[in-house]
Amino acid sequence: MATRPAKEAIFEQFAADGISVMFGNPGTVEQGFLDVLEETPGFRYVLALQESAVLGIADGYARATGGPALVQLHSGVGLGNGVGLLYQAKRGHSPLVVIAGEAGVRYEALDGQMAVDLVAMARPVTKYATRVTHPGSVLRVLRRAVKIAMTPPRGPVFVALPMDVLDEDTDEPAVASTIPSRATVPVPEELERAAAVLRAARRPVVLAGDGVSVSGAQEELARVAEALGAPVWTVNSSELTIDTTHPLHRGDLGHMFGEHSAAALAGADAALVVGTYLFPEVFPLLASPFPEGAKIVHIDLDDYEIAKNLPADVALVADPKPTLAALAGLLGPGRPGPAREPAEVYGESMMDLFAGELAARAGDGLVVFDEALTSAPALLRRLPPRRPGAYFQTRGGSLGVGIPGAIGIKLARPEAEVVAFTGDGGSMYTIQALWTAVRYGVAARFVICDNRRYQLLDDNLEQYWRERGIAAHPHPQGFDLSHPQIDFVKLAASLGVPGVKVSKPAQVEAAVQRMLAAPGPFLVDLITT
Ligand SMILES: Cc1ncc(C[n+]2csc(CCOP(=O)(O)OP(=O)(O)O)c2C)c(N)n1
Ligand SMILES: [Mg+2]
Repeated sequence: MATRPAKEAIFEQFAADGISVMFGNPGTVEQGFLDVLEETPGFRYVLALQESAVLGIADGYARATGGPALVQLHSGVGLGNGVGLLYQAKRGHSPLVVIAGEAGVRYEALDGQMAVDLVAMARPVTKYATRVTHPGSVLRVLRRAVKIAMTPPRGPVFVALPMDVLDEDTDEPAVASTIPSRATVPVPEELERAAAVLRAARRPVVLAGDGVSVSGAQEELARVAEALGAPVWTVNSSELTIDTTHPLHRGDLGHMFGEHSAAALAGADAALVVGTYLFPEVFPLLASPFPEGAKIVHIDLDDYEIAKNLPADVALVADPKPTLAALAGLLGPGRPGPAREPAEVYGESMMDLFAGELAARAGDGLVVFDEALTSAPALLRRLPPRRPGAYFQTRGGSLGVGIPGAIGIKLARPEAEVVAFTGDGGSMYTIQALWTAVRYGVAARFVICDNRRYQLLDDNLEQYWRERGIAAHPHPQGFDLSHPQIDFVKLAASLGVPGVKVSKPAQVEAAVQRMLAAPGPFLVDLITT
């Protein structure tokens, strides 16, 4: 293999792994390899103006393509800005390969400007974090990073690339990273144990998380649920685990309160848990929410998540898709499931009107990024998620993913109609991503569910008052966004995105039409109160 500077060789490695886009925000300590990128045919740099936006776009791209997505951050300051969304990528198992520059190993002892322990900073929010220190192992380390990011359970990884190491020559060959297969099925005896526990249950439930969507096991999950006649709840699920109009689908347990899960699970005498852990709420119950004697069968590719908090009776480290297929075969023909509660009747909120109009006008190919928070119930009843790959949410409780996430998905799937629903609060964490959409001609749509409040914080505080018997009183000033009022249409316009404000029901139809007809990105400021 010919020798060449490591800053050139890394692009050969990226190409060998099918990576041709770098999402980033640049700085001086990355200038060496960014300079090479400009001369690298077929390689594209997608610039975003703040690191949260960079990571949100890359995360959406990785989720839409299956990854990996390459991210460049600038040293410790850029990594610091990106930590929140790296956390959400880690919680959601996004295969992001994050690199950051560093002045050089030779400066290590000088503790100069910008020096920081990048690896220590990245470690809690990545699956693997390391730093190259010798030009002879730059590609080897990148391959290891790609392998770890892409091996289920996937996750973000971090590699620090000091400038002086990249400037030196390397003769390492660039070859594709090895990604081990984890398409594993338990041996027949283990599957039979699981089937026996589930068969014996009279009121089983299925609890499904993102491990189902990563594995593409939606159909198999529905077959098992039908065989058991078991209601399906989604847990910590940001993508589709089952068609939400399926008669056995009940809803999402939500990410906040253990009491909500306990109420939903009351009476269950067995649970099949797939692709999630129990329970991911912010305030989970310390005791098991299941009635005494209830049996748990837990299937996941991540042994750490299995029985993390509640012991399981049958615990299988296995790929959900082939495992559920085998289980469905063992369980045989279906049992009748409990009937669904009749749908509640709702008034026509602005969100009902807007999402209803969108449902009527957009084709089957509509992709929704749902960061609508308190407007989400109306969105979901008008546009119930039905197909894999058409519905996304944040993970890990991080706000600011809706706008950049939709941009990343649209970049990966330009043929799809991609609409992000976000809040007046959520949008402002990463609003500068609109600029990136314009710069690269990414025709995603953005709907701001504008109630001039951090409404979810109001709602959660009211629950806190109720639980503690505290009398209702005014909400904290810090939950109010009404002063000064953000003019989202002008803000979007200043970043190059046209938009329209919708404050009356009569304006909804024309706004949806305009949004869908726009040749590029478009924003709707939907006043929801
Ligand atoms: C990065 C980040 N900062 C702060 C929070 C805390 N938080 C949770 S919900 C919320 C309010 C969101 O308001 P908005 O997006 O307008 O939606 P609404 O609740 O009004 O429907 C905030 C600030 C968070 N989840 N993530
Ligand atoms: Mg709001």
